[in-house]
Amino acid sequence: DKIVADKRKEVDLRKSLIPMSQLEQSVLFDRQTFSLANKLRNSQTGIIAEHKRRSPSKSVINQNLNVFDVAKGYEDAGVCGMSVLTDGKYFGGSLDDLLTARASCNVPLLRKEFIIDEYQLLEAKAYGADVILLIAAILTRNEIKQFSEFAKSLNLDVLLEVHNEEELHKSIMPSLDMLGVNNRNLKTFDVSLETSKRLSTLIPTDFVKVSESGISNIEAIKELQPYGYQGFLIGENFMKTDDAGESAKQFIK
Ligand code: IGP
Repeated sequence: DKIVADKRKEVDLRKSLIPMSQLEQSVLFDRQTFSLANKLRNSQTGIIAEHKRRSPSKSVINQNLNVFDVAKGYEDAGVCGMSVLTDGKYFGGSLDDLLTARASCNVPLLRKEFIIDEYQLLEAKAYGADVILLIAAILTRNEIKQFSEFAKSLNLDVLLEVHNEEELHKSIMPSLDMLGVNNRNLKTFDVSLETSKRLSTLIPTDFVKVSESGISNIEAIKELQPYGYQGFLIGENFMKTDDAGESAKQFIK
């Protein structure tokens, strides 16, 4: 709740500084986007590797890695996509990180952000993202519909994140591409792969299933694949090492 309240203030300020019409002037606005959903459908491994300096649950993960090198390393490792945290206050990220990752690699990029306003989707587009995250826990069904349809009109893929049955039921709609189950409980920060397993049968097969958070070894992926998961979002496990790209490579081979 605190993150969302802060985000509303931040977005209002950003809007007053750079009008929407100006974002639409970005040269990145008209570029062809890469489809993460298609890549995941055709991959054996399905790794989405994240750039994450710190988090409310873990505080500092790694402040020394440079996003340009991390993006290159992830691309060389053969990941299907890269997730870039753009929240500054809680995760130490920025839109500049997204832009730098875009300049460094050609893999589909996810803007990892607390989206509460269409304006942030224009920012995502203007700074080079291909995919946006919508978090069911902080949005109404109407907002999910409005934001996902707007994202589709911008040619962005949509990953919708849920934590439980209730969030899943309120969110299912055709304007989503991927359904992500977050194994981390946002209130207690506990992580359990059982969440992905439990919710897997409730996700209609036309959505690509993604398991998010707390994945720290290849065995976890092998365990989740029989439940229909094709995407695995991994942050800390790669970022806590000296060479995130090299760590990702170990998962792909
Ligand atoms: C990555 P982990 O445990 O591998 O570092 O988790 C990712 O799933 C996590 O950063 C995340 C997240 C989010 C962060 C999932 N959903 C929403 C911020 C907002």
